[in-house]
Amino acid sequence: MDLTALAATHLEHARARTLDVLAPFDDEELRRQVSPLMSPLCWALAHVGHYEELWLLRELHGAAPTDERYDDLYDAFRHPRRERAGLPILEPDGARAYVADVRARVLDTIERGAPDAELARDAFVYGMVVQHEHQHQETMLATIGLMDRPYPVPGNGARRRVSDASTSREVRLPGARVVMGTDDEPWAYDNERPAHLVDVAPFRIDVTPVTNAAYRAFVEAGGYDDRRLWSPAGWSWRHEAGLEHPDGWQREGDGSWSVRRFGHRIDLVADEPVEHVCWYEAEAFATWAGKRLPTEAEWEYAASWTPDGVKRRYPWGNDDPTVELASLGREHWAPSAVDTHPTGASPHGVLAMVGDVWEWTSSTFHGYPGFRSFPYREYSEVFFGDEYRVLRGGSWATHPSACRTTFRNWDFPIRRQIFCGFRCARDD
Ligand code: AVJ
Ligand code: FE
Repeated sequence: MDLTALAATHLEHARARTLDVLAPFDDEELRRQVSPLMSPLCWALAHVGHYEELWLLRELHGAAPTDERYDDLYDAFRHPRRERAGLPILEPDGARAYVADVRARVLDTIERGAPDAELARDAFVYGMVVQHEHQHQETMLATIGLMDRPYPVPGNGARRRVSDASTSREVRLPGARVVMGTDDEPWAYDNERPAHLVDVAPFRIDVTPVTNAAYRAFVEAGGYDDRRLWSPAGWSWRHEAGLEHPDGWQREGDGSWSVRRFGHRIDLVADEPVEHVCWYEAEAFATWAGKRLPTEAEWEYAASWTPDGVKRRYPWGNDDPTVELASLGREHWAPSAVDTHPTGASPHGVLAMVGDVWEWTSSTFHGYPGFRSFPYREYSEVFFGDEYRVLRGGSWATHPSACRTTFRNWDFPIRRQIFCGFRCARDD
């Protein structure tokens, strides 16, 4: 397969989806600082264009910058998110024109191929830019999720089916020496490499992510008031932030719960995975359930390893995701009931590992043995350390091109605006 030939298609597909997400907004909304945690949407749009210009025009072909001021304005490391609305950033029209101009020039040069052999191998640098745009789309959706503005969600996030998921089921995985990471996934990031062996002791892992129903039981059992369930850091954050339930939940007069979803208030759906909980909440729930979070290695083992010792791209095998196999790419604007995709199960029978919600693991974010930063330190390496926790598996909002069983996401343990949930594990 010639990935460079496909790159243009991937880029166009990504852009159509970006513009689709932003279409409902007027200029004031695109420019707004929705939350100190998030960038204005029109900053994100121009940042996507700037990244593309940097890698696909300047780095690859030595093109001159469109405007040197953009190197400061759109560099995520120069200005924290909460300050970006106050910068002299491009207005929405200007941002749209800028990204269109960059794209037109990229499509002009794509045929010429890329002089840098390492960057261009398997069209890696194109894949990096494609995944970057999709990742920012997901971040845009998290931003939109924080707006108190009814966003026109297709189907209004309504549920597709009723299931009778029994969510406490778990499977036992025998101890094994398994391969973690990858050497041959063409668009894998540096933090997914190199493939290496890890010894995993026997453990049990939940067949599904923790559901709203299960999490509600924890809330109603007083889980948020029981200090013994929380780590010291978690307990202090729970108080500082006034956490009492997942973000967006609201207890109604009749004792039922509703949840805010893209500016709409809907009834809590019992058998969807719980969403918008921080790592500390996940940890407290797991303790309450007599379990713990899986390590990253356990998660990857359960998601990608067959009993015969073969590693695969996805839980179901190497075939690309479909709507039958997983909930990805905002096919629905919500996670699915946890047992919606039986054909997407891993060889050990674990469900919904890819798609639906990012799953918190117990692991901090570090480079694998032999890690080499490529092509720039600011994608992964500068984040390595004990401050971040790793999330795995992608969410309903994650595009398939930015999702595989080796893919690693990370965030601070206090964050919950992303589409995150978790599943539990325990020692055997
Ligand atoms: C991998 C999702 C943590 O959004 O900070 C976007 C992805 N890197 N632009 C982030 C990313 C550069 C990154 N995460
Ligand atoms: Fe970025």
